[in-house]
Amino acid sequence: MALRPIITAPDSRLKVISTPVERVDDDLRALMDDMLETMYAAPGIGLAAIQVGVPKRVIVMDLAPEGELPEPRYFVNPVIEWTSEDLARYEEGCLSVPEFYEDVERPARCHVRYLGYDGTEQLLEAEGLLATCLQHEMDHLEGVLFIDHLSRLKRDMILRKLKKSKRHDATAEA
Ligand code: GNR
Ligand code: NI
Repeated sequence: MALRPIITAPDSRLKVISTPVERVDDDLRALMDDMLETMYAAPGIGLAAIQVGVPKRVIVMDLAPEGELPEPRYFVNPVIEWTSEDLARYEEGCLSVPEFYEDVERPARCHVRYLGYDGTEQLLEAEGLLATCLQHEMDHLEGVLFIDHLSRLKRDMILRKLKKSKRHDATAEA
């Protein structure tokens, strides 16, 4: 297992549409293991493969409260089959948009079909934070970030600040 660097916005790689996985094999499981380790270390509650530069339709997640037993979840080739009419608002963050948190409204519930860690087909009926996090991660697979759901004014302000902190980081390294 290994930690992989997380890409932060603005970065064109985060806008790539990820491609479906052909089969769930040991190489893919090694990627999912790395992603989970990277997510725990960050720390975060979800991670899409594109955030570590791999444009495959793979997501890992763990919503267990800190200090309790881990509940790792793996989603390969997830498809949202149904979303509720009713919406829920959550304050979202993103490991690729560090230190910014904003309310986003999304369908409160969704049904998702996907392949699990062992490659078998699964169907999940999600609500609450699980539904929100799944939709946040599925957005990553389409090259979309939570800030794309905000007004252009807010999004551009966040991107400008992220760009600036990247410049400062580079200067500090030199
Ligand atoms: O760690 C994360 N927290 C979070 C909080 C509210 C809604 C979505 C998320 S996902 C985020 C990790 C991440 O960037 N996943 O792509
Ligand atoms: Ni994210």
